[in-house]
Amino acid sequence: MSNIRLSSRLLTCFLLLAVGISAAATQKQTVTLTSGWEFHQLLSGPTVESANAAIRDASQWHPAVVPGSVHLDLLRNKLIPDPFYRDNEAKLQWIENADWEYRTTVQVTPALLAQKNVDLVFEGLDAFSRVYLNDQLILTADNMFREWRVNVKADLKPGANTLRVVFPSPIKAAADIASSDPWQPRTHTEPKTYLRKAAYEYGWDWGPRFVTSGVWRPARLEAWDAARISNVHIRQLDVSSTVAHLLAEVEVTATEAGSATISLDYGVTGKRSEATRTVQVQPGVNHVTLPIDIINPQLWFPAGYGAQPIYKFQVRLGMGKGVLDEAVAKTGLRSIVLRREPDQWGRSFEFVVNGIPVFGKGADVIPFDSFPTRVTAQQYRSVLQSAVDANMNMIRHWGGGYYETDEFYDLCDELGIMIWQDFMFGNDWQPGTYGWKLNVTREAEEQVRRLRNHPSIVLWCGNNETEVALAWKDRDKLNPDVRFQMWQDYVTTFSGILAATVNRLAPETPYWPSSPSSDYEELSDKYQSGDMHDWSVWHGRVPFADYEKHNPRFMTEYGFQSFPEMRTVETFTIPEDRINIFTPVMLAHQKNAAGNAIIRDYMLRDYPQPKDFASFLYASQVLQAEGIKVGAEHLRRNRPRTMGSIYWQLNDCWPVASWSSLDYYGRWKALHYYARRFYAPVLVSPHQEGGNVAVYVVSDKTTPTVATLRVRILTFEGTVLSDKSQPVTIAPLASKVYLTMPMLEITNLPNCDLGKIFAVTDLLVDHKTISTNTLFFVPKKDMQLPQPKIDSTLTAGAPPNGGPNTTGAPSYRPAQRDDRVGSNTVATESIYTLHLASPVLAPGVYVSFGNLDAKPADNYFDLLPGQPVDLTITSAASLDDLKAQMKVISLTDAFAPHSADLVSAEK
Ligand code: BMA
Repeated sequence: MSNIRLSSRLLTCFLLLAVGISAAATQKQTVTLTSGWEFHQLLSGPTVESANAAIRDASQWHPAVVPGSVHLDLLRNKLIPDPFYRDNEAKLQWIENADWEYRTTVQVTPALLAQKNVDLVFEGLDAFSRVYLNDQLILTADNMFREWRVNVKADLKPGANTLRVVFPSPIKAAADIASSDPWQPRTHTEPKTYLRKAAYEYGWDWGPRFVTSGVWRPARLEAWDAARISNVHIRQLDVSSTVAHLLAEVEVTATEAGSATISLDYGVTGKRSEATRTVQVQPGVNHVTLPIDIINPQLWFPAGYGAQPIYKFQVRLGMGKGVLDEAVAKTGLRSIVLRREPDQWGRSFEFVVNGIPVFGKGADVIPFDSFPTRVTAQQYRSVLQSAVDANMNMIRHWGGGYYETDEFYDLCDELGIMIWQDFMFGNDWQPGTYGWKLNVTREAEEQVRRLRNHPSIVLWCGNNETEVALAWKDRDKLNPDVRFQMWQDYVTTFSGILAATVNRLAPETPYWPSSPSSDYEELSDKYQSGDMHDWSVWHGRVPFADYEKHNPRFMTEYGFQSFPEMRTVETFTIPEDRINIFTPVMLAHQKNAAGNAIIRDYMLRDYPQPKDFASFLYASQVLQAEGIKVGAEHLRRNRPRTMGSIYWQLNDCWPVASWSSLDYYGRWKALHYYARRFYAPVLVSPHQEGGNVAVYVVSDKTTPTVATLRVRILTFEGTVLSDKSQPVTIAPLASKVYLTMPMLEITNLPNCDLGKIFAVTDLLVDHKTISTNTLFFVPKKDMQLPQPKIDSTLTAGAPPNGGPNTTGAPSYRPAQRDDRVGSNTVATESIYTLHLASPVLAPGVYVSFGNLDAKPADNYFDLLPGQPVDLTITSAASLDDLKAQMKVISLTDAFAPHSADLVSAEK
């Protein structure tokens, strides 16, 4: 649908109604409604009583931005402070209880009114709203995730027309709808779930509560004559490398009968083909199908498995002499199967793309901002590019947010990121009224129709954790009849309505009822079948090593929190907030009630106490990265039993302590650098098991890899106790042990003290290291680490050999808070070389440049004794400025002796 809109815009290219319409009268015209909007608070109802100065100000008309939201409009008009700064969130909760009104004037030309149909289209209204055109109520909307289309030809007049959208408080609107369900008091289903709206707006354990209102997606007028193209679906009936059998399904909505010609021009990079069909259309919805065979198609692959060619299908609708409408659909050609076969462990769960069983490597994606309309193209690209740069090939688009923009999905197609697409239902038990189910049916139909051409979407999933939620919140104490009815409603929605919608509208894409789920074959969240969320680490507070006790078939969530880096913390704090992690402002930016105490407790289990606040932030990132590394490497070693590792979570929607590996500003936390290593296409993973060090190599390559495996045992001071190399041929798409070293052999080495030595494993291809890993034999706090003196020299120009990693860590925008509302400028960057050397082991080396934007090619890595590294640094800053702000530390510095007690505050 989006592609269709884009094409229509190109076709007619009208930005404002004020602009004269010059296109042929029979051609569809599109007018975007972005200008002249104003908003104010409606001072009716209970808010009058409580009106404070800000509210009274908000009751005046102020300029507004559409698409947008009331919080952003209040911020732009300086009626509220930055919602993300310090503890401002708490002061802004009144906004959700207020009623808001938006208005604009629409200038309509006679030429537009001469068209036979004129539709007013809202791609999204958040959420409950009433739309008035020239003071006539023309629409009542009650679902943020739906598109609303109303024929307004009879309501429009030439010249100025007033368009108003009234948003009653979403809290009150939801309560009103809930009160009409006689079951609600018995099921205790939350009132908010009766209004279809992004669940995270109400606050989450990583997100603030900002329940907003607004015209949050584009709005437009569409004027058309006898017919228009209302959807194009490129069905991939059977795709192989020799031939792709496709079926182009063109939906034509007509108000008149007549002979219509659909012509299709399609192809990839230069090569074009054509197909045409003439049919008799009737008033209503017409489906026109055109079979297409493409010989030797260029297939679309997930990142790491091949290219991502995108085929374009240009569609034209002609009736009589004129072209009535045009559309463009895009897709990548691939076959997708969710393979679930009985095996010795239960039932498999693996995505097979173009015949290749692909191990899913990635993270869960949450909304990019609490206020989605300010997310820029640059942010989308930066976060998704960062995912691919960390060797990810899959994300799970989590169900507590909103369906993303077309741009987001286009980028995933382009980058080869497979998407596990949740429908937008998060955790809460959902209502079962007939009206709600109808509403959800429409929503699912619209979203599947909008998104089904994207090759990146490999699975539609009913919800996030709603199935497991049946066991939560004392639901077992409910009356059995009520509970039974709730379960019936659950199954009707998630294995009935949504499953049927996907099967009908995107039959080649698999559907899964919930995450986690076993599709009712056993209790959800178990190991034999389906996907799993493993929260034994963190919420269950077990040690990281316990990840290795679990063997899920596909892991869709596991995670551990860390703090963002100091530069990000500085954007929302003043110095007094940064005394320790338990200050009121630091706690306001920690949404998991016990979160900071959990970080502290895990920290003190494995590490000494960090010496100051900055060291705590840094050490928390290393703690998180080391912990998730245990889980991720276990899952990869466990293939083919386990076929996916999706950690919680990729990104943040504001600056906060959370499970993310990229902070709100897109800055890579330690975990993201670690992910690039533990998700490497070929991974060397040494593991202590059964009295041995078993050196695994896991390969996602489809062909064998001829390599040299090197295993060294070193003291922290750099003495080589053992050094073994052997040629290996790494099996494709497999995990195997290629070398085993008995622990006895290690402990019998002369001068061996397990608190002073470590193992280094390297995998070399053509003398180049493609994967390297370290193994320590005792926890960090028991390691007798010598104090390293890291020698660091920064010079202009690239490293002579290109450095250890050529992919930089992008950071998409500067940290100034005000910048989030505006645009970004990209400065010209230069390349520098940072030479690092240490005579003794420096674990977790962290290079930072204060307030300067600089991207080190690697960070948070173990600098080996006597093994210098040349690191590429990319930055727009000058050499002198970088030198002045550069800091290089390692874990040993973070735990240097100190007197302050930063962690004992009991929270
Ligand atoms: C999972 C997610 C989120 C949550 C995360 C951390 O259950 O689905 O709901 O943020 O855990 O608690």
